Amino acid sequence: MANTKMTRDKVGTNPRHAMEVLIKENLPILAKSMTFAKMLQMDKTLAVAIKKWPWFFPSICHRKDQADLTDIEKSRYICAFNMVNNDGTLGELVDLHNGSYSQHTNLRLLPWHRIFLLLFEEALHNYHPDVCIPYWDWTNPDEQHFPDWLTGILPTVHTPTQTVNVIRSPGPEASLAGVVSGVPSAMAQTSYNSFTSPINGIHGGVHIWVGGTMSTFDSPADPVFWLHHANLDRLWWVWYNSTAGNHQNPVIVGEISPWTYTEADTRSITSLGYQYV
Ligand SMILES: [Cu+2]
Repeated sequence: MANTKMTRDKVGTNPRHAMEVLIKENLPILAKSMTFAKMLQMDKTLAVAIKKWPWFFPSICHRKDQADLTDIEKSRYICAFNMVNNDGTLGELVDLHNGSYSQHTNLRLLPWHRIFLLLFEEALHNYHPDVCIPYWDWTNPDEQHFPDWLTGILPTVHTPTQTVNVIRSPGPEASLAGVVSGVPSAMAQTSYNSFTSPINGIHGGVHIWVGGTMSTFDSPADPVFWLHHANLDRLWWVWYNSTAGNHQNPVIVGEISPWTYTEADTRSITSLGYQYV
């Protein structure tokens, strides 16, 4: 708590700056790795020039539908994922998800994973400043199958405590529509609790449908984990801004552990630095 208060005092009222400070505070492993992108960002004389190259260090991440990605965008996501795996960040995130901090209760599932995805995306930016987490829109009948471009991507992830060899065994394609059939009724709910409860169930259903590593708490080792959770995060944002959601926030007291983010920090995705397009 004291830490959070210090952050608020330190950063004042600029939400983007506040988020940058929070990210640095909450992903210490980033400080251990030095990449070319980070070197450029740290160079004060280059900082001015970088602002003039918005395509090089975009100020807002555009999270796209995975089905709309170009081949180059797909390979850049895979490349950035592999880099973040090789530098140990992914392994740390897997253990964090697997450990006692993991929050999968109805109330905390969405805010906890919003921060979790943000820290992963920040790690991707260490290597590819223009790569954002795509979302897998399994509510779209055209996407009710495993994203084919990730089929052959089965990484080995060394975490601080274990080695995870990613495996999968997707269920029949025809059954995925049934797994997510509760989405329209969830989106029509008029309280956060009645929205997040069925969403949590659908979330688990897709994890189990993909199978293998995705059906365990080691699931962040699978590159599709991030696309799955980006879609949940997107649905939450759509619901929040809808008439039914009416900008309701969950009642979460204290920090979203183990981070110094509070529930209020998770309310605006644009302040966090991304959008769904
Ligand atoms: Cu999950």
